[in-house]
Amino acid sequence: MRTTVGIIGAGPAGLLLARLLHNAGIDSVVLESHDREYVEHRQRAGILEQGTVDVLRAAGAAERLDREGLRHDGIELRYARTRHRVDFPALTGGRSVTVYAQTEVCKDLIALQLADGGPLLFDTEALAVEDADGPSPRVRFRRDGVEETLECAYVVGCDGFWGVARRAIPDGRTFERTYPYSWLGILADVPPSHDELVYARHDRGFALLSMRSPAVSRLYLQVPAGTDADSWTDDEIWAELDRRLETDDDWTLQRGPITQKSVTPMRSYVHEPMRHGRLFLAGDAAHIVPPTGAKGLNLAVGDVVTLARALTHERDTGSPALLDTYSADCLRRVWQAERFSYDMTSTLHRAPDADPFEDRLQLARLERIAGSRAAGAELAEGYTGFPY
Ligand code: RFL
Ligand code: PHB
Repeated sequence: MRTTVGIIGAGPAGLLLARLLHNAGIDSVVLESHDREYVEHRQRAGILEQGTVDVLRAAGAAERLDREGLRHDGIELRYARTRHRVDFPALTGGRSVTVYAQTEVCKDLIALQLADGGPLLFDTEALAVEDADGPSPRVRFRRDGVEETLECAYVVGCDGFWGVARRAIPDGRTFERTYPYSWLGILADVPPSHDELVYARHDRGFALLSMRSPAVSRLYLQVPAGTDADSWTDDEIWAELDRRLETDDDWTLQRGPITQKSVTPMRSYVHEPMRHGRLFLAGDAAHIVPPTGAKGLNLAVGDVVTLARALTHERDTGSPALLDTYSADCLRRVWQAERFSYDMTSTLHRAPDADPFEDRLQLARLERIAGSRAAGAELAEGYTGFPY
C-alpha cells in the first residue's frame, strides 16, 4: 500500500488533516485502531474556538455545526457564593466560542471522508513508524490479524497521547506536570441549568457546568487522582454539585438521569520537537493540556491547519520552508495554551495540600478578573483562542 501522507489516528486531528489534504488535492490514508462506533461516541471536548469554527467552515465540514452549534458569548465564574460573567465579545473585540461536541465534529468529518475522501481504515492498528528520517517512511500496521506496510512520502502521528508515532522520534525532550486531582464527568438527560458554562471555585473543590445540547447537561467535579467513577452514587454526585455550585441568589441545579460517568486524569505535557525527518506529530500525540481551558481539540486543529498549509506549499513551490518551521510554529501556540490552561486550572482547583493563604490568593485572582477590564480581557482572549 502506498500514499502521499500516511495518517495514524482518526480523532479530530487525523480526520481534519485528511479533509484539508483532500481539499488541496493531496492523497492520504488514515489508519485507526478502534471501530467507527467507538470514535464517534467517545465523550470528550465540547468547546470550539472561533478560529476552529472558521476552519471547519472553510473545509466544508460545518453544515450541521452551523445548524446545531450553540454560540456562547461568555462564561460564568462562581466563587464565594457569588457569580461573575465574563463577556467575551465586549472584552475581545467581538470573539465568542461555540458549544458543539467533539463526537459530532468526528461524525461529520467521518461522513465526509467516507463519501468522497481517501481510505479511512477502522480496526487497523499502527504498530510502528519506520525510517522516519529517510526518503520514504513506512507505517507497519495490523488489520484482520495480518501485518502490512503503508509506504508514504510523509507520516503524521495523530494517534493521541498513547500512540506509537512519538516513539519513532529518537532525541525528543518532554515537559510534564501531573496534578493530584482528576475530573469526574457525567452526562445527564436534563436541560442545562444555566445558558452559559459555569466554572466554580469552592473550598471543597472545582465544579463545572457545561452542556451538549438544549436537552443534555455535561457536568464535572474535581475528585482526588485515582478515583473510581463507580465509587460515587448518582445522588452523591448531585449533592456535591449542589454544594460547589451554590450561590446567594435563587439559582438552583436541575437534576436528571445520569447516562454516563467517567474519570479523566489531569496532565500538562509537551513533546519537542513535533517533527523528525518526514514524521510529524499533531494534536494529543505531541501535547496535552488539562481540560480546564477547553484547549485540547482547538490545539489539534491549529496543528493540522499549519501542517496542511506546509504540505500544500511544498507541493506547489517545491520549498520545504513551512515544513521546516512546522514544529516551532506550532509550539509557540502550544505553550500559550499550556500557560493559559495551567493558570486556569490552578486558579479554580483546590490542591489537597492547599492552605488558607493559597485559598485567599485564588479568591484575589478571581476578584481581579471580575474587577479589572485588563484581567478580564486576559481570560477572555485566552479562552476564545490564540491566533495561528
Ligand atoms: P485523539 O482524540 O486522542 O485521537 C487519537 C486517535 O488515534 C487512535 N490511535 C491509533 N490508531 C491507529 N494505530 C495506533 N497505534 C493508534 N493509537 C491511537 C485513537 O484510537 C484515536 O482515535 O487525539 P487528537 O485527534 O489529537 O484530538 C485531541 C482531542 O481529542 C483532545 O485534545 C480533547 O478531547 C481534549 N479535551 C478538550 N479539548 C477542547 O478543545 N475543548 C474541550 O472542551 C475539551 N474537553 C477534553 C475535554 C478531553 C477530555 N478528556 C477525556 C481527556 C474534556 C475531557 C474530559
Ligand atoms: C465539556 O463540555 O466537556 C467541557 C467544557 C469546558 C471545559 C472542559 C470540558 O473547560
